[in-house]
Amino acid sequence: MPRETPARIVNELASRGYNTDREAVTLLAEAADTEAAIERAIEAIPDDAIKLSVDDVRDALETGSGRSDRSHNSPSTSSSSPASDGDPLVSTGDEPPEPRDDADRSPVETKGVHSGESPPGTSSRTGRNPDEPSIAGDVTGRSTGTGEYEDFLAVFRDRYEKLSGQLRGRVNHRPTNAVESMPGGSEAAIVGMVADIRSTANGHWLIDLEDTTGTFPALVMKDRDMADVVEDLLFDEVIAVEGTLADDGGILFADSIHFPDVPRTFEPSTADRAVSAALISDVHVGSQEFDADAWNRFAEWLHTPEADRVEYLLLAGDMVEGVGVYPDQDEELDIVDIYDQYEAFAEHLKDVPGDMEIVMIPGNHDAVRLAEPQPAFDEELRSIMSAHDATITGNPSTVTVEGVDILMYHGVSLDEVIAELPEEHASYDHPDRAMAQLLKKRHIAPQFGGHTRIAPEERDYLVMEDVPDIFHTGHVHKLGYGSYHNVLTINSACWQEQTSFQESVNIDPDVGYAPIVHLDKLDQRDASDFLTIRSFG
Ligand code: D5M
Ligand code: FE
Ligand code: ZN
Repeated sequence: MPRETPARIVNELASRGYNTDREAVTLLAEAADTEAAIERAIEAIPDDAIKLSVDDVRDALETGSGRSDRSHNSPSTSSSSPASDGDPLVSTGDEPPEPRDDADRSPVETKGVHSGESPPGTSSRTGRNPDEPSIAGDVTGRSTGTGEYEDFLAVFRDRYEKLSGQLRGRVNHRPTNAVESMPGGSEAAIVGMVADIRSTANGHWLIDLEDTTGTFPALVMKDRDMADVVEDLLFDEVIAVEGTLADDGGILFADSIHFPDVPRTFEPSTADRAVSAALISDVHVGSQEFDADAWNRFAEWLHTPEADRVEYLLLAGDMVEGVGVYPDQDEELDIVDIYDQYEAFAEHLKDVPGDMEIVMIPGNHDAVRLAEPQPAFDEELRSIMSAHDATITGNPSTVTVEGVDILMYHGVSLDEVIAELPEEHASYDHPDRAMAQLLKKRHIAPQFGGHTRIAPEERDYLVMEDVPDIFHTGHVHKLGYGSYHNVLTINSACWQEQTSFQESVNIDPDVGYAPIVHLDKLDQRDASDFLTIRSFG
């Protein structure tokens, strides 16, 4: 009998509601009669198990060995027929979701925690043994925004407090209303939000800086070095400007501009054991362009010894293609119902080894509110994607695994940064540079009222209060990585071939890449020591 491929075994077990450890799959693949071994293993495990461990398979193979002569020739139980009448599979804990009420389909907010309790004994005894990730900075279950004017005041105030705090100590700044009463010619510094940027008739730059007491203009002369920096400014980001007041005191001639930034001395934390994470994004299941073959190759690879140390799979949004996201999108849908798309996505997720820890945030194609910060998937979607007991959290979230902080953000603001900044500083070919700009601004989506929809909340969840060790985004469907002041920036491509819209605007996506980060080696200077890009496209 030809050897069964690991992927086929995983698919077979997944279709019957089981997750399977990588080593269990290897053992099954090596069994003389894989089909029979699968049947015996399933019969032997407890009714409520949802995972087949390597020990289960070993037990089943040992039980089976006494009758191995027969099992070679006798036809194995057909995989499509139920195991028996008193089918133990019925209560595997992988029950179909509750019948859905069409009238009740709007997303409901839920807590950003694990999608379900871990059944006892599901962690692999001999294979991967990942920790449960911890989460910070997630809006899920905490959204207070009503969209009222007061909410905008609150979120601006919070942003200003947090980011001015990061700049304090670097400049000796005064509130704008105090600067107004300072004599002309004084040295002064202001920490403010960029309220406006205009060029003067002579080609200089006028920047209005707003703080909680008022607004004050700063002038950047076009021939100064820092004039280049003005091109990198976005509305609503917080900066510090030092300079000299004009003779009449009404304007600040800028000498220097400071960003909240990441300290150059920043040193990332590392895992204290040999462990890696796969950072992927933008699967887009349900789109005609979803590349199932690439995904299958990736999932199959995860079951190979080469992927042994890859214990975490982090998904940065756009699990499915969604419906009605862009005009005419429906013409390229393979699956038209959003819930069916998640069902199909869940099936693909089952191909991932059961002993890997998965973390998911939503993106702009997912069925949660579009405005950022986005809350995590609601209960109904969680129950559809429950097989893996993934950690399901909001966009953005800081996820800590093995002591390493990973800031996960889908990436819609990257489009804006790329549109606004000069090509050399941010482009679709170098999304990591746009990510570096966000790190420098210590904000995920600075600009209100632009391309990125931002929901005003009591606090600004989009401020990067702490420096992450890794910044992980997706959305622009391009592979890009770099290091900014020792923070690893990764934009992780996609699993969707070029759509006709993307063709029309010359977006040439990078399809089927899985950046693998070696979490124990993040402190190495050479990226090739801690990052391996796997290609499955
Ligand atoms: O976005 C994938 C990339 O393509 C991202 O850079 C936005 C851009 N995109 C794709 N479709 C459109 C339309 N219709 N308008 C504007 N920008 C678009 P994704 O979120 O995966 O669709
Ligand atoms: Fe996408
Ligand atoms: Zn997207």
